[in-house]
Amino acid sequence: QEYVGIKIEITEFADPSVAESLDKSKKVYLVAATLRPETMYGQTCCFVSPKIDYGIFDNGNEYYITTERAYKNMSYQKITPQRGVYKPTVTVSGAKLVGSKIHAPLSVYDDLRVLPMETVLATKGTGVVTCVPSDSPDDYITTKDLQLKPEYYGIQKEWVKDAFPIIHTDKYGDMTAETLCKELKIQSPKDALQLAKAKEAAYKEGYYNGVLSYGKYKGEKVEVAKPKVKADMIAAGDAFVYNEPENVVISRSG
Ligand code: ZZB
Repeated sequence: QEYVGIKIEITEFADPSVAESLDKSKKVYLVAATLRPETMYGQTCCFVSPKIDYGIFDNGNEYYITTERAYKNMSYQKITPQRGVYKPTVTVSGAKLVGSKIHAPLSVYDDLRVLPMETVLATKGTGVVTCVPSDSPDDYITTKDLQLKPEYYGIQKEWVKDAFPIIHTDKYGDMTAETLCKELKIQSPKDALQLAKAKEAAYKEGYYNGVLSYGKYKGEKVEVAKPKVKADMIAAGDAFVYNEPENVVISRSG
């Protein structure tokens, strides 16, 4: 699986003690793994799991925050300074990152926050997920839940930004994720089966019939604009390609 790693700068840690042993002259980036770089205009926050431990890795001139598993993979893909070296400078629980101020490249919003998402998988991507509630059903329904129960999640309601429309399809309109969550009667981030269906439909419709309604490639088909946005972000130093090795299934048959 090929992901694009999006570099989301932490501009202020919610818990300053996390940064105590870091070199203050280097920027710190959460690295979010995405399959949809063309949706980055619609980012409204960055999700981490409060249950996952993340490493802060010295990547040369900057720090990357990902799971150790992901950074280890990166260290064999010429993304890091030294092949096979993946010891974190600091380990931090996702819970401690929640509330941190961030800057997400291309987002229509300037000041965003790190927010909690309980359904983030530690075994996929970097364990960091950038939130695009206009086009990702999981992000849409998690955002709704955060807005309903901010005190339960230990966040402030103003940290949760509204979805911003970036892609139009004739089938689902300007807010694909909202339309699908309503159509499939999805109530909670735990409706895994229905969310998987919604995600598949959103990917398909967005990719083949979506047209960007915002940004440099406004008016272009998603299929056409996607590689251009990806290339632009990589050229700007805001993103890089990250490959995830397929999960090896050991067959005992025969
Ligand atoms: C932004 C985005 C915008 C995404 C969108 C999707 C959509 P997949 O298809 O199962 O491989 N993701 C990445 N890592 C994780 C993780 N560890 N746990 C849970 N979710 C994760 O899923 C890849 C997508 O799932 C990624 O692309 C990321 O969210 C999220 F409009 O990034 B995406 C219809 C989906 N739309």
